Amino acid sequence: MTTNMIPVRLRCEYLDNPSGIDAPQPRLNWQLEAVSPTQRSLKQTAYQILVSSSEAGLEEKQGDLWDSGKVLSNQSSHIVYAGSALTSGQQCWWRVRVWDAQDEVSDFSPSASWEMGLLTGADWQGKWIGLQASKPAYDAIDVEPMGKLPGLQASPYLRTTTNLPQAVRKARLYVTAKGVYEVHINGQRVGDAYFAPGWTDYHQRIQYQTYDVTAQLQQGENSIAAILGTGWYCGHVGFWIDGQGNNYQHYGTDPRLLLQLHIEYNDGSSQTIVSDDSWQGALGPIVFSDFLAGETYDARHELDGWDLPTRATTDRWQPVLVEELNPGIRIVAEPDQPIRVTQTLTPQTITEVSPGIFVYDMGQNMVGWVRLQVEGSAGTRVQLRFAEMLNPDGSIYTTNLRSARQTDSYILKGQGQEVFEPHFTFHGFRYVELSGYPGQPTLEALTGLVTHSDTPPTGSFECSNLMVNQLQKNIVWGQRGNFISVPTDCPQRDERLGWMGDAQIFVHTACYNMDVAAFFTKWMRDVVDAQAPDGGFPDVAPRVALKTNGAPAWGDAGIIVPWTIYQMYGDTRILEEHYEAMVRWLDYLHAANPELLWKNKRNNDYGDWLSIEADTPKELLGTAYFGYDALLMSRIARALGRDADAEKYQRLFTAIGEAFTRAYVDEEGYISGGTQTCYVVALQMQLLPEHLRPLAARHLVKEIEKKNGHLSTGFVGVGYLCPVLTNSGYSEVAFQLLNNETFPSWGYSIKHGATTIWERWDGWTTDKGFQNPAMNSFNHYSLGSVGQWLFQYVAGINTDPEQPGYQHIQLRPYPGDDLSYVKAEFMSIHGKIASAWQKDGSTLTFTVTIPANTTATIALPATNNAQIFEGTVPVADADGVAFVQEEEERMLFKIGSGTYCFRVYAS
Ligand code: RAM
Repeated sequence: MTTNMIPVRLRCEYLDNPSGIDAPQPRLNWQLEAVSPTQRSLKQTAYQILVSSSEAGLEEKQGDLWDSGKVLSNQSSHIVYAGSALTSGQQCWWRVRVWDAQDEVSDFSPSASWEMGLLTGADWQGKWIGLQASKPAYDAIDVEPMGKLPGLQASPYLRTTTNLPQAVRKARLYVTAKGVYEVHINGQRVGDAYFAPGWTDYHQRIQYQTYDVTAQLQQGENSIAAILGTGWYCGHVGFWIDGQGNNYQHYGTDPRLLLQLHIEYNDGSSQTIVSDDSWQGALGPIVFSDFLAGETYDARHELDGWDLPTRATTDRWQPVLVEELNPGIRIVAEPDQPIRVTQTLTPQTITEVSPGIFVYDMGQNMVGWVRLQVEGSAGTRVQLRFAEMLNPDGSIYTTNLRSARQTDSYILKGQGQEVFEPHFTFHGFRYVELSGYPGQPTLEALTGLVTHSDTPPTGSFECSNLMVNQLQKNIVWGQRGNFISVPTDCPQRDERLGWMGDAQIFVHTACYNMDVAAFFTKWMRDVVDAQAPDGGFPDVAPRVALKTNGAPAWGDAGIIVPWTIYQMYGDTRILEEHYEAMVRWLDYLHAANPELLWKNKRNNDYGDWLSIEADTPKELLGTAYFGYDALLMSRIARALGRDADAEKYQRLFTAIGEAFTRAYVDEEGYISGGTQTCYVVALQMQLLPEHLRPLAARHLVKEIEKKNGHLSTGFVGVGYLCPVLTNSGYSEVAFQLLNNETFPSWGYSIKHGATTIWERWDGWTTDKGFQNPAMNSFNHYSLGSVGQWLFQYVAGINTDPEQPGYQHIQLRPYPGDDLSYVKAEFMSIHGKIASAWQKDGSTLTFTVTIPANTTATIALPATNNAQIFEGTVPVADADGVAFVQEEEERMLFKIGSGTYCFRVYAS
C-alpha cells in the first residue's frame, strides 16, 4: 500500500542539491504532492529520513549517516540533520518517505544530495595570490571621454599547469577572491556564477564557492587559470561624498585569488592543487573593469592560450605575489544562490540620434550588461554608454548617474566577427548608446543580459487592471535589478549600497516574488558583521561609505528582516542565530532613550524619506519603530521559547506605546504632525490604546481625502499604508490609491512609461521634468513595497501569524472595487498556494489550491444569508470543508489540502 502523496522537491538549507554547506547540522525540507489533483485533506503523520555517505548505499535504503526512524510528526520543513558528525567535503545522499492519516507509507522519494564545504580554517592550504603591481596603466589607451577616475586598475590573469597521473574520479574546486573572479580549467569557464564570491565585509568574512569540476579535468596536462576584478573589494562602490574621500579601495588595494582543487583518482589516491608561488601572472586585455566605471577591453592585448594547458610563451607572464591567509578572517561557504545571467533581452528599436551615435531601446529598465557583436579593423574603439532615460532630444540622460560612468569600451583586434561581454561590471539601463561602431549597426549587434542573485521566482499576480499588472512587473524588475549579493538601493548611480531602510520595508514583498530565504540568511550575517560595538546596527550593510549607525526605520532592519523571514518561511534558526545581536540593538536604543521616546542616536535621521509634502516628525517616527522593535522582540523571544524575555519585551513595548500616546496623540486620536505616515505607523505598530484606533484610522482617511484621494507617504510609510487601511476597514480607500494614475501614485509613473519602480514619486513629472539629478534613480524598489498588500490582502494569501511558514494558511481575499478578477500564486516552502477570485454580476467565485500537508482558514466575503457553494454542492456538504465561524461580512471555513471552487451568491 502506498499513500496518496509523494515527497518531492527535496532541499537542503533552501537549496537544490547544494555543495559547500557549512552549517554543521543542515536543515532538510520537502514538499508533498498529491498523487491525484482531486484528492483533498492529505496529511503527513510521520516521516523517515535516510542519509547515506554513498549513492549506492541509499539505493539499498541504508542510512549509514542517519536513519531518523519513523518520526511521528507533520513537519516537512527545517528538519535538523541529527546523524553522525559531518566532515569537510562529505557527500550526503538522502531520501524521505512519509506516512499519511491512515498510517499508509509512501515510497521513498528519489534521492537528493548535499555536500559539506571546508569546515575549518585548517582545510585551507592555498595562499592568496595576485600580481605584484596590477596597475601599470596601458598608457597607449586613452580613457577619454571618461575623464580621470582614480582607482581603476587592469585585471590580473593568473595561471598554472599540472600533470595529473591518472583518470579523475571526483574533483572539487574551492575558490574565492579578494575582489571578484572568473576561473577557467582547460580553456573552459568554471560554473556560471558572476561576481563571485559576492559582497561581504572582507575584513571579517569572505565567502568561497564550490564547483564540481570532475568533467573538466583530464589525465595528463591541465591548466587552471583565473582572471581577477576589483569588485566590491577595491573597485568603486558607494558615493563620493562632496568630492571628499574615495569611493574605492574600501577593503584593500589589489585583488587576490585563493583556490584549492581537491582531486580523487580512480585508485582512491588523492591530490590537492592550490594557489601558491608556482603560479604565474600577467596583465591582459582588461584595461579596467569596475562596477561603477564599466570595462575597457583592448582585444589587441589578449594573451593567446592564457587558459590552455599549452600556451604560446610570452614574456608578459611573471611570478605571482603570495600572501599568507589571515586567521582572523573567516572563509565561509556562500549560503545563497550565486549571481547569474537569468534572461537575455533583444533591443526593440535603434535610433541614430546624431551622426554615428546610435541609441538602442531595450524596452525594459534592466540590470546587467550587453553582448556586442562587431567586425572591423584592429584598433577600432567601440563605446557603449548606459542610461535609464532619454533627454528630450533622444540622447541618453546620464546626469542622474552622478560619478558612475557606466561605460564599456571595446577595442577590436581586427580578426573577423568579434564578440565582447564585460567581465566584472554591471549597469542599470534601458537605453544603450553605441558609438564608434564600424559600419551600420543593426539590432542584432547588441543583446541584453539580465543579471542578479538567482533567487527562484515564487510569486505571480494578475488582475483585470493592466496598470496594476504593470506595477507588479515593475516591482519584480526592481527586485531583480537590486538583489545583487546584497539588497541594494539602486543599480546604476554611484551608490548601489545595502540600505537597511529599503530592505526592511521591501523584504515582505520580496518573499512573495522570489525565494529569498537563503539570500537574506546571507545578508543578515552582513548586517550583524556591521553591528557596532555599542550595539548600533548600520544604515547600510555591509558597512561602507557611510559609517554612521542606523537611523530610525533603517537600523531596525536588524529585527524586522529576520522576523519577516521567520513569518514567511517558518525559519527559527535565523532568529536564534541573531538573537543576541537583536537584543544588543534594542538595549542600545533603550539605554540612549530611557524616557522611551527615540530622541537620541537617530544618527542620519532620514524620516519618512521622500514623502510628498508631508513631514512626519522624526522623533515620533523613531519612537514608533522603537516600539515595533520591542513588539517583534517579544514575539521572537516567544518563538524561541525564551518566555521571560518575551514578557520583558512585551512590557517594554506597552510602555513605549504609552509614552508614544502621551507624547504625540490627543484624546480624539489626532497625532501630532498629522501626516498619513504618522497614522500608518501608529496603527501598524499597535501603539495606540484600543479606543483611539478607529479614530486614528478615520483621521488617516481624512488626510488622504485632503490630498484629493492621494498618498503622501515616503519610503517608510508606504509599505504599511494599504495594509493599515484594509485592516482598519477602509479597503476601498486602499484600492483607490492603487488605481490612481494622477500624481503622486504608482500609476503615475506607469502612465509615463516606467518599467521599474522609481526612487521618487516625482522622479519625472509633466510639470517639472526630471527631479534633481543629485538623487533620482529610476530603479529603486522601496515604493514597490505595496506588492505585499497585493498578495496578502488583494489575493488574500497569508500565513497564520501564530504558525508562521504557511503550514497553516490564511486565505482572506479582498475583491476590491474596479477589479473584476485577480489570480495569484505563491510557491511557499510547503508548495504552491493559488488564490483567484472573479466577479460575475452579484456572484463571486473563489478558486483556491493549497498543498498537501497544509490546512487553511478561508474567510469568504459573504454574509450568513448568502448562498455558498463549493463545486456543485452547498458548502455544508463539501468534502474537506468545515464551517468555523461568522465574522462581520465574512464566513470562515477550514479546508484541507486540495483545490476548491467556492461560489458566493449574494442573497
Ligand atoms: C538614498 C538611498 C536609499 C535611502 C537613503 C536614505 O541615497 O538611495 O534608498 O535609503 O538615501
